[in-house]
Amino acid sequence: LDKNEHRSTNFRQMNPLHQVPTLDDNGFFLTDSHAIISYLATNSNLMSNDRRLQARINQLLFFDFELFKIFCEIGVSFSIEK
Ligand SMILES: N[C@@H](CCC(=O)N[C@@H](CS)C(=O)NCC(=O)O)C(=O)O
Repeated sequence: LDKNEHRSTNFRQMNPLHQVPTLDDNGFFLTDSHAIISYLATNSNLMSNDRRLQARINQLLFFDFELFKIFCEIGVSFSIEK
């Protein structure tokens, strides 16, 4: 980012929004960190076969980080169980 490589023509061909992270899996370009994590984890030993556990993983991936920061500021604690 410091060198503005993400704004180069080559990078924009992978991601017109010129954002990182951007995955290049042998010409398959994928953007958005959560989509990339999900793609890499699918069919690997990183992802559970348990449907409910998968749902919890997705819950954490899709959790709104801005909301998390607000929770921290007001001191809300919570736990996530299977
Ligand atoms: N929703 C995207 C957001 C990606 C994003 O905001 N990337 C920022 C860095 S954290 C970026 O590449 N900024 C450079 C720019 O927009 O020019 C994701 O989760 O991957």
